[in-house]
Amino acid sequence: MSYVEDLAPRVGSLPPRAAFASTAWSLSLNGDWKFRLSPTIDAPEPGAVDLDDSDWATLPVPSSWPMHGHGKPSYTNVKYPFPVDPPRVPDENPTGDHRLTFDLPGDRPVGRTVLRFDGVDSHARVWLNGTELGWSTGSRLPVEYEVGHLLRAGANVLAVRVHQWSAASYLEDQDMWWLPGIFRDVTLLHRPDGGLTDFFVHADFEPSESDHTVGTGLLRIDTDVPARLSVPELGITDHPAGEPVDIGCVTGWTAEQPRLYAATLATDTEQVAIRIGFRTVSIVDGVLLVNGRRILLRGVNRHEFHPDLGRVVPEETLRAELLLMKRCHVNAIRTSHYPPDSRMLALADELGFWVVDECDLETHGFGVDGWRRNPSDDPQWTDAYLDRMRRMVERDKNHPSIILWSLGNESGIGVNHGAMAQWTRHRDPSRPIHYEGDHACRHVDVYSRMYASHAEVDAIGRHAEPRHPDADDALDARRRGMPFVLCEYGHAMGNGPGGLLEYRELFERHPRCQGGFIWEWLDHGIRSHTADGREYFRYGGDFGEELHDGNFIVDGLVFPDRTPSPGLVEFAKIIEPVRIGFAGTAPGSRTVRLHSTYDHATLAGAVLRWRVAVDGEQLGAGETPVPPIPAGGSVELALTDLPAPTGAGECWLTVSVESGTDTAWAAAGHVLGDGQTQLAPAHRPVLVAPVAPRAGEVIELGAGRFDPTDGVLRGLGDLSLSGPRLDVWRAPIDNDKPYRADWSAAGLHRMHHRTAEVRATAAGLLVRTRVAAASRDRGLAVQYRWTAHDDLLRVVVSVVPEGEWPFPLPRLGLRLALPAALARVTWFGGGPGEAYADSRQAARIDRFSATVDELQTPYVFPQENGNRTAVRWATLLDDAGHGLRVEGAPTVELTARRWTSERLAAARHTVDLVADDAIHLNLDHAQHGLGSGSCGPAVLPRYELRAEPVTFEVRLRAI
Ligand code: IPT
Repeated sequence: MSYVEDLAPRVGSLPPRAAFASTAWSLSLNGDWKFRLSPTIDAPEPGAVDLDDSDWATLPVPSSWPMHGHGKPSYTNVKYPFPVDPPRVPDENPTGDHRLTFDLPGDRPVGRTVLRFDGVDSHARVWLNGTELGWSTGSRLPVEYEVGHLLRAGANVLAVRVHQWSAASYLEDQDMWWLPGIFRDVTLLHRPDGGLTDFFVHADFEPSESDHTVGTGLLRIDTDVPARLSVPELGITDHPAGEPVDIGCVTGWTAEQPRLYAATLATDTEQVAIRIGFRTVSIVDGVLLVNGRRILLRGVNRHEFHPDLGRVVPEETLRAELLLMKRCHVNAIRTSHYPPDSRMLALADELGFWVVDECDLETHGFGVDGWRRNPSDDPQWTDAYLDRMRRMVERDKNHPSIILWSLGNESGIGVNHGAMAQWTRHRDPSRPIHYEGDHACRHVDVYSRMYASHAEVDAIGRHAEPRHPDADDALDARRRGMPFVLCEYGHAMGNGPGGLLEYRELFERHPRCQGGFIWEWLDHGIRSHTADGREYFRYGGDFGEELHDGNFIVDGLVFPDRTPSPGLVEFAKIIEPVRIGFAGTAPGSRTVRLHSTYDHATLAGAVLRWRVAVDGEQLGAGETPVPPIPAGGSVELALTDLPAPTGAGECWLTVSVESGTDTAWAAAGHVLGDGQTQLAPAHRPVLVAPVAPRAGEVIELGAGRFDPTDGVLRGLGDLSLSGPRLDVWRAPIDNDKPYRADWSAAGLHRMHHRTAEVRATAAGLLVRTRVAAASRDRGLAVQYRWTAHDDLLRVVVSVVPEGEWPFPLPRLGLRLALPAALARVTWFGGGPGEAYADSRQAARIDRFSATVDELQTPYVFPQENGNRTAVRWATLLDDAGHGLRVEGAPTVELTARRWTSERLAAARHTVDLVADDAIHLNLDHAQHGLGSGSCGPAVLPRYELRAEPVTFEVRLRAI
């Protein structure tokens, strides 16, 4: 047996302890190292001081080496990319030898010094100056070696041999790229005599009766050596650290108001700067409370990934990412599925997030063979499991942002989870324990599920969920009495998720349902370029992997470069802290009701801005201060003297509530909530009497010219076009997974149009077709009734399904092709971004403009996108202002692109999408919703597009 198959988690390293920075001397060993990649573990060892590494490559540390041209990334979700034969690993075991020669100054302090690795993926053997220190596993966990006795003034040689595969790989089957390397910091830390090795901050909070944001703090810091605590702001100076201090009045720490107190822990030889947040997590009557109040988790699952660097996330990227979350009102992060870089937790303390810190543990691939030999239930692996938990808890215990410890992800269930939970409860009774895989909730304090449907969440909210088969009465009652979270929901793969509004309603209806975490924050696409320099992102299978899970790795709310996707815009709207409603109908006034969804913070200093617009043209605007709103409270404001609607257009009052002061994440003026109410509907002009058609080689009807053989419109005024024709298909989205097989078997992507009748009547043109796919007997009987009124061409379309349609339709509407030059789009309707039936809360009614190119959402894996909802009218114009105006009656759903749905569906990457010589316009009566079906529930019934008889109307006019 090879040493990489040892079940021991590590050898030769120090006990785990808190991560902290101190005044003691330290030296970062990050930088350019020498690097050699070998295909197996048999390559000559790299530890000898005199080894000649001059012909090795240079590699930055920290890094994921496949991102620097050494080997390749590979992606699998659940399955192990090697035979499941624990603890054996394949002969092909990429082995990266890293060497650094570094100089130590003569005047550096001598004595105890620790060499610290914050993260090495996955098995690391270490030598310093020719002496082997030991080895470690636990990729996302720190490991430290005692090295003072080996260091010398002048040149020192550090060698690290990293094997991609080890027994521990069986514990690290998270859904992400396999990316070996020393991907976090490497540091030398001097440990002065009498210095601190470890400390544990206990900072509890008891809210006062009159104001829950302030209260009594109880502070105690356990240290391994006597130390003095000073908190200048609280008047604490040189207090013996281990003795509790009752602090009269402090402000509590919450994700909404992350109040931190700067403190110092001092011994005679070193000082450690810490930041204390006073807060108490508790579960009372089955509800998770912080500082005595129920919290609602408006969270995301966050992986650590960078499209160019792999597992290395530069600090500025991390900060930008968390600031974006704050700006989008995200208040919680699950560190899926491993402890993050410590900097992330420091930022979470500072900016304010509820954090579920998750252990670096997943054995999902055992599920492929029915969980046989799952390490989770095998006592041989207990040390490895416990070591992972200890290293996480000890490292992270002083972060106030962490409110739950998570035992890991998707590892089945077994005795080793029990051991982890037991140890953790003993070590840190202040935080409840989470683990989704413990379905009976034997070891955990919080009931957690992933991808539960709305109906299931509702049942859980009513404490009416089915009993777990393994649970006796006591266990069943225990679970039923627990708070509930969705550790994953809303699968943000590609276009989607839909249905978030209805989850929010459940979280607000049932006290027990305390929110959850969208899966997931980020698309893990790898940035690449075509030969001619066009950027795109690669996913599983793009690196020649023998086994892979394709684009399941791109399922985030932000694109790989962290630009927000429409899913994030929608989520931000769903969780906006200020909810706006309207009352009153009197002309010139409305009552605006503002409801704060903050759990702790009082909303103070905010400003309400209003705007009245007709057809998107502003009639008036103003602002008014918002009185303070307590957490969970409401106020009403009367807006009077609003401008009176003018003209025939549709008139809307739009209101937003904006922050009045700068915060750490957004300048004053940041929108905390918005809403709209219609002040006056549009007055549609009465259509003039229809003109009669003139039949000849073409049928002329008003400005329209129709082909007499198939009744298809070929021209409108000077404009040549083709269509409109009925269209029922969309380029499937990832979340269409539950329907794809039906749609494909039904041939919805290859429908034929048989002309049944083209008849000029006194008042217009009647065209009847039957739309159906080869080999199937079901079809859609379609009637187009065309009339012309001056320069306006109107079509009333009736669709009657024939035969059995036991599945929803992707879309139902008209499709037409226009000249490519009509690329400037202006519309009055929902916008500015894309929206679909079950993901349209972020769309407001206004007038918007965009180019056809700007209407596209560049999902990493191309699919239906860019729909603009509830469009009253739109113009598509060329640069000279000529083109087409379309109107819904009353509205249409609109997509416009430079390629057909077929080409969109055939594309595998964004760069496969090449403009053709037309703009393809879909004017839909409706589209099927989005749902979460790529990994979770399908579209809610109310957002399904059922095949039913329907009539809709569209009007066209050449401009
Ligand atoms: C769930 C995993 O926990 C998560 O890591 C990710 O893979 C997600 O699914 C899908 O993107 S597990 C799934 C089988 C429910």
